[in-house]
Amino acid sequence: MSPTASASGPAAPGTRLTIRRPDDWHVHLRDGAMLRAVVGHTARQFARAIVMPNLRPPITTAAAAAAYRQRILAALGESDAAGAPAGPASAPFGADFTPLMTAYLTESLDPAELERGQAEGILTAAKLYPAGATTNSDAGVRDLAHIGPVLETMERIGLPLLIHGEVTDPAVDIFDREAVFIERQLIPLLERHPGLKVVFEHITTADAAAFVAEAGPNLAATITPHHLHINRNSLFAGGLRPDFYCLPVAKRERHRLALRAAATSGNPKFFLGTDTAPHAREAKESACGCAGIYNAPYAIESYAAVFEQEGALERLEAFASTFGPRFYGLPPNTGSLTLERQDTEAETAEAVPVALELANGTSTPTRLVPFHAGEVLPWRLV
Ligand code: OTD
Ligand code: ZN
Ligand code: ZN
Repeated sequence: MSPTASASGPAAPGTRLTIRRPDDWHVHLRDGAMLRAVVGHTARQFARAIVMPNLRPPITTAAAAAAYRQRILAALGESDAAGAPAGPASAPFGADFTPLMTAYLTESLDPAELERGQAEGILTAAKLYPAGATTNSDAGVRDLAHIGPVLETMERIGLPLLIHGEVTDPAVDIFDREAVFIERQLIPLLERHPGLKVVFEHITTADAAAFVAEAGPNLAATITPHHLHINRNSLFAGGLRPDFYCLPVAKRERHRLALRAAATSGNPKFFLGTDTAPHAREAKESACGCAGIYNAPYAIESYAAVFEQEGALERLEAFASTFGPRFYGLPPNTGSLTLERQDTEAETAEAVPVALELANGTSTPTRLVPFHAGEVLPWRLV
């Protein structure tokens, strides 16, 4: 970290901040043309990423995860070969990007499949989607009691369980579904499997932040950039804002503030996971718009803005680059990444594009609206 970066108040324009190269512990890279369009954005910042398995059909076997990993690496090669893809995707680091694969838990999954996938070096974790909780989760788990043997195996072999923590009971208000999940599902699960490593993904509430902070060392949480920036008012600011719609949905301001406190606290149980979830602009801006925020293009810049605003820039590196690998039992990266403070008031300040048209190997580019569209972020990747 640059000694000139100030922990109190904004840094002077031109100040540089160098951190160990970060990892993203929660991404949706999709497949096919969308994969080719987006993968460079993640690879240019992050050395590794935990890749979510919610494709159609979902990734439920080690073989499917291995094949998907090959498609990701091939897509990265193609986006490099095609020169700089439109937007900020030119991938200075792309060549050494490692996708970390996950399996999608279903009620019919054979525990031996996970054991084999881990032994073969294909699977880094498995993902629990309560059926119906989010995009492509209908094949997920209806009742945790139905996957007891799977969870026992994961506990025994040390394969982390990544959880989308929301109840799906339609009688529970959507803004309460995470807090209710803790009481109804998570507490009993942790009691049944005290040795299981669990990541409570994309937490959105003060309840979740407090629960994770107080729980034992086997429970950690990822926090997205968008849940640190927006609250539920943002969804309706001046009209309906589909680009701020994601699951779990943003909550009240007090929850956003609690997440900021957790992320910048220096507590190793909280680490970076963007939950970047691209949907084509047409699919977001529709009568039934898809959930998901595309934050990969400016992810580290987005987090840096929060850490600066909280006077905690000196803790960005640990959150982004140290705590995640420590929880997963992986070595931290050796490379580095440098950000530069820009003068946000200057005419020359670079704004986030209002829309991206990304090359994807077909004749029609993929149109996406990046998180922070049109905003000037204080820190830019060098
Ligand atoms: N949330 N969208 C998606 C996934 C996430 O719950 C999530 O992890 C998606 O589109 O895959 C979203 O809003
Ligand atoms: Zn989720
Ligand atoms: Zn996700």
